[in-house]
Amino acid sequence: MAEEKKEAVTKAKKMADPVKASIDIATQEMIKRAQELGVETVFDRAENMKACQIGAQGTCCKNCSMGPCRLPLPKGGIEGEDERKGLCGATANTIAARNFARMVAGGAAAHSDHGRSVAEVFMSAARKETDAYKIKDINKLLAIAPHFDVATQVEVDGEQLDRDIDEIAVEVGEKALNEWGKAEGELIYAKRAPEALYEKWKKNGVLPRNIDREIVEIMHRTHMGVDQDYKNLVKQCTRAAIADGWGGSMLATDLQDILFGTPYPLQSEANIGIMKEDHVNVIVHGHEPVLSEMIVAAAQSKEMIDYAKSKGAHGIQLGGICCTANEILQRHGVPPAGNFLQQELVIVTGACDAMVVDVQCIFQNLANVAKCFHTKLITTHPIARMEQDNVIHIEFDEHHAIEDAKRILKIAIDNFENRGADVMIPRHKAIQIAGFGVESVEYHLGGTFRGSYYTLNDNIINGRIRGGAGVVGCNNARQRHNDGCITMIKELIKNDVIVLTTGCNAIACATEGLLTPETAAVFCGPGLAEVCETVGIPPVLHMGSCVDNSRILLALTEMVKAGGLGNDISDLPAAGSAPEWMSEKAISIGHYFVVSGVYTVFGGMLPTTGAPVFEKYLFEELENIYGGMWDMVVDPIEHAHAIIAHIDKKRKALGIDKARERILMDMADRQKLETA
Ligand code: SF4
Ligand code: MSK
Repeated sequence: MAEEKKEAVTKAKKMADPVKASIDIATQEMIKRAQELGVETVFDRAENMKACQIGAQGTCCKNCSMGPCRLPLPKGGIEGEDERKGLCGATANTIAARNFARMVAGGAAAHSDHGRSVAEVFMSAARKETDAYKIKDINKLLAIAPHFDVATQVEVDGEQLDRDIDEIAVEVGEKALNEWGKAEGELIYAKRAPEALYEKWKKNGVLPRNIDREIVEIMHRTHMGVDQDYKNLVKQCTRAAIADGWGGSMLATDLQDILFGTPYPLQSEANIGIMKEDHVNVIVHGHEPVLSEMIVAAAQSKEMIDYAKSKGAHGIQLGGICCTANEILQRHGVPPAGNFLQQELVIVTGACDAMVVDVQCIFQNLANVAKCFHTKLITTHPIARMEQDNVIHIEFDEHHAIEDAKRILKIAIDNFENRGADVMIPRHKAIQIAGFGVESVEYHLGGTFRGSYYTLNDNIINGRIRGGAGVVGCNNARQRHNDGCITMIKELIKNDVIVLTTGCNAIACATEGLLTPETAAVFCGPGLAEVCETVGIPPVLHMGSCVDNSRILLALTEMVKAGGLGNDISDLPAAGSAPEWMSEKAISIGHYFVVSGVYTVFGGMLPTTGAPVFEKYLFEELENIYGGMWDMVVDPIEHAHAIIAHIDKKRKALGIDKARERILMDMADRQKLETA
């Protein structure tokens, strides 16, 4: 063991039990391996530091230096008047609502700032300031241009001619960038929502003015001594969350699709076992695909492959963690090596020659783990640096993007020969089909002839598909890795609920083999299995990264437009879920789903439990305003059944509950019905 490794040896008193820590065998093997090597991981740290229960309840305020004021819920709950107060008099409901709002602000800021970076690269590409990026998906550009009132045709001598693509791109880019800080008007994409939903937002005064403003206003309102009405605070959460889902995130998705290509289904693999002992392994991690796209291009170049071979490797194996992984998976088939909780374990293989990180969900402890091995840890973003001296910073610039990517790859290739004897790559990996989007779901389930979501709706109306669920989000070291996601989703598909997934939940589904059409025959109820087998899709559709939850919003909108399932998203037999959530982004996503009309269930613990009145507002009263509401169910099977009960409630309201009963009848029952 190297000297550095001895220094970094775990100080943890207790070790995680690998089998209790994860359902994934590769993860279990690597936790054990880390423990044998004396390398501390998040799983061990979770054993040794318990969460603060007051913070977990949402009722610790540190918004001024008279605090922190801690207002735990008394054992047995509140009887009579709730007399808990901070020094300034802030109630538990105000404190929990302020904390919740700040989580929405953090999440919306992360997604939207990501979107802004993409919009800036988009502008560089449109203005031809860089050779590395081009407008790749012209059809998507032409499809979104009308939302920005950008003409795609021009009249010349009384004749309508196609407008120059670069001109359209520059105008779309300028108008898109304006969405972050315009002085007047409302968020343009709000009008992409079903009309009934847009009108609801308008009536309730929650249409976002611009993206940045709604986030800044949360920070102002939650400053000491400003907004003290939990309902008014939730109203501002709503504006900021809509600005995220229907703004920053949706713009990020659209502009990425135009720059890098709209995803279509493709085959790949997933899990740590995608790493190869005889290849240079480069793992990209984070969220923004602008650099990783260039790394993919550079890694496929003859120059880089030859260079890797000259150093004794058979080639370059790219892999990913978290949502950068999902971005390059859905467009290029690059396999994810793992999700959020597996990031340290990828380095523990001893075969990770470089880990390249951008923004969000990156453990600070990666640098300590990298110190124990030969791995070069490379930060690339000016807003996300690490202080440890073994971290290399190569600041990415779109104006010399491909050169930056090659420089990074060369560092990895040069590092190949420095691997120690401690290489252990688990064998486990699974096949997956990923790359679904609004367009491809339309193609697979609607057909090119109809070009709509008609067939999907038809299958819901006739009961083969009971309903749909968007199951998204993270892992959380307070829960068994991947267990909540997978147990819950298996219960949903067993009950004929089709699942749309993104983020680390999608990677969990991939590693458990749920993203193949063959899964349908094994795990699905008869109706969903029949549909999946007929059209050749998995019962769980991988829709991309965290910002691509906007694809789920648009898919729900398409279902409303296709007809037969009501006039608004809140009428659909559909729900949202994040069984293992952990990040502020998840709270922002959850809230924009709720205020878009979706019943949204979180696992683990929501920071609302210490403030029952505020929680009741989120869990019950929001439904009367937006048609969607929050819920929290810890047990994954009960979590699934809460979703199924909601779907059945919506089916009944639509008058399609009887159709499903007929589907579930056997042949004799059906014959009786037909002859009756
Ligand atoms: Fe305490 Fe009020 Fe200050 Fe919060 S704002 S820390 S509740 S005094
Ligand atoms: S990466 S936000 S752990 S899904 Fe998008 Fe995964 Fe959650 Fe990060």
